[in-house]
Amino acid sequence: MCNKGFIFSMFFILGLLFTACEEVKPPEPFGPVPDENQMNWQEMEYYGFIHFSVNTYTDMSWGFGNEDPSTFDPKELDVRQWARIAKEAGMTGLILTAKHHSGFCLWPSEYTDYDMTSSPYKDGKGDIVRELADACKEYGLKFGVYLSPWDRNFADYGKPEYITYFRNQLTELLTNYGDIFEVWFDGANGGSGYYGGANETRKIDRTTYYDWANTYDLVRKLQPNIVIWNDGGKRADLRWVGTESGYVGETNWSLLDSLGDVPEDMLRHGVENGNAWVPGEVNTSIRPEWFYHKREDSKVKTLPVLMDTYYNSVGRNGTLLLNFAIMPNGLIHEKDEENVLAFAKAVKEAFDEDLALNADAEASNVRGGSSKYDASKALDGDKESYWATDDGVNTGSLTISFDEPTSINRFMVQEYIRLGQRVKAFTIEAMVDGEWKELDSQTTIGYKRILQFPTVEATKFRLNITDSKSNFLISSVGVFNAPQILTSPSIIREQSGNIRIIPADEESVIYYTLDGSEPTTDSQVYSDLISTGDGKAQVAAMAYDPDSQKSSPVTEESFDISRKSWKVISVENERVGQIIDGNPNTVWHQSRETKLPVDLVIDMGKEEELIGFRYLPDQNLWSSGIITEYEFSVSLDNKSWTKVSQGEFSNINNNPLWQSKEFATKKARYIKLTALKNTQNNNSAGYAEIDVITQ
Ligand code: FUL
Repeated sequence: MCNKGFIFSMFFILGLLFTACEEVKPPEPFGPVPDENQMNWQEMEYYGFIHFSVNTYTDMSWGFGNEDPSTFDPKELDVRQWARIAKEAGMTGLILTAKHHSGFCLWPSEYTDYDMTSSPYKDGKGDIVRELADACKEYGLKFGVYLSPWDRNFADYGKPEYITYFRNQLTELLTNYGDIFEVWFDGANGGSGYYGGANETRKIDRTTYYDWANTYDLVRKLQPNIVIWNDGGKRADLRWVGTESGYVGETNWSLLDSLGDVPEDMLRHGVENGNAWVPGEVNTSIRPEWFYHKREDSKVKTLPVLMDTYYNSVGRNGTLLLNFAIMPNGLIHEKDEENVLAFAKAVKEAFDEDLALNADAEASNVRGGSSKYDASKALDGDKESYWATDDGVNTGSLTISFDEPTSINRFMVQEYIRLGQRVKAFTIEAMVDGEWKELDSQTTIGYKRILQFPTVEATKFRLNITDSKSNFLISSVGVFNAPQILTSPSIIREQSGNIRIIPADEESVIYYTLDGSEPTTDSQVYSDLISTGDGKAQVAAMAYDPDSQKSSPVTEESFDISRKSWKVISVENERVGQIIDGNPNTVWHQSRETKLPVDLVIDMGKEEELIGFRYLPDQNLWSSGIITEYEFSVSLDNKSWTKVSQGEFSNINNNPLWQSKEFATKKARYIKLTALKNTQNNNSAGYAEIDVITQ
């Protein structure tokens, strides 16, 4: 008996010991997960784009394919300047437009003469792809290539021969230039082009023509560590986010359905129950357009805009691909450098000190009660460790205690996505003056989510996961106190000719100038509409916060003649005046019965010397009637008309900016914009604004 009891007790103790030592198993993966290439790419977070081609020299958004390669003459080209700026800006890689839609190749391709060999650059012996690949290596940056599937130069574009040509070029790029981290297959396939002299419109079926499945196989064979970007998202490794404005949806699943259509809304938000891991990349330019245009030197995105872009991309489970437009001399403009470096500094200042690092933290549930998965694992700065809950526990909270009241205004959280993206909803709270205060309530997390909120003095901070597809895995939680950054005001000219300055923050003071000089705190204070007469006007304004004595970057706007006496005369409609009200957010559409082509005629009230016109399309999220092919005519009497301009608004679909078209000087009192075609190939025509450029 005694012996039996002893043996039983021994087994019992051994059993207990065994259970205590047994590792608590990690959670099983949930749903689709990233592969190693996607994981490495996601961790790059922020990298750069370079747009440079023959159309840099013709001031166009898209080359037509007939641009003379002898114009491509970057006299001061220095790719090491590009790489240095990218590195100093905190970027992890650079992607070069090796071939844009013009078809012109920035490397000597064996398969065409429309390349470096026909340009004066280095007497035809240059290879910019090689130079940049080397510079990236030198600066510790990864290197990627953009190869436009649409080629407006190639005579056989549209036929099977082009696919062979395209794959040959792809093979050159993916074989001769070392490791390529990403290949970019732009989806624009506009139709018209030079095509070896045919000068015609060619349509292809985007779903079948490029035979992507086999093209992707080739890519993966040549570069096993690459990620493939394609704007439809399907079967590629990365997806477009449906806009070039620099943001992805707040709800952002890194999932898509690998079959079926991918409408824009899905691109922006991903698909909650998608069956493939296809994360979003936010591509946007530091200037309004992708290629360099001198007129945009004063339109380089400022620090507050770049910070917003960061929060709306990296801070929303995306990566940020920020573009530099190379100047004709071959360099990045100093303003772009200045702003991107200020941006890098501000990101560093905001996130350098994690106030939650190794702080005391407690979790409502810990997987298997194991220290391997407890709250401290989200605060230890190690991306491979995580706080996890038990299987079946899909909600829970993590509370951080500070030693003393601490000022905080930013929150960062990361899921351990190697095992899937799971969180569907969460809130954050702070203990302020002894009471819990909700700071924000959001949906998805993913690889990284950053939230901004007004500064609070907190003694505790709490993350509540309120809904998840499964138990969840949080690899990182951080709280920060980012310095304040003032946002620049916007400036519009109303139809009356008066200038309105709109502050981003009501409490700041606005200082402005009308003589082209930089505003300071000695300049005039804005209080109400500024009357500037009927001529041209130039306005510069900044916001200033008297408490912190900080000022915003300066906004500069140049306006042409006032549109005070203008009238739309081709239609009678009480809202048509919105086309000339100066407000970019109001829009007017032609009636539903209208068929394209359709005219819009304006009487300017008196004769003007015109040298161009400007068109701003519908700026709304679900915009429609964006004109892509147009004619513009002028008249002195509204009877006999002269066509002064016709053509395309390139890339207006993805980047719906002001479109400026210039022509030889012409006297006119009446102007007519004829919409020939819109981006959706239907009969809608919409206008946010129409304006002229005068002598
Ligand atoms: C777009 C292109 O059409 C633009 O020119 C630019 O290259 C941008 C990144 O993608 O679709």
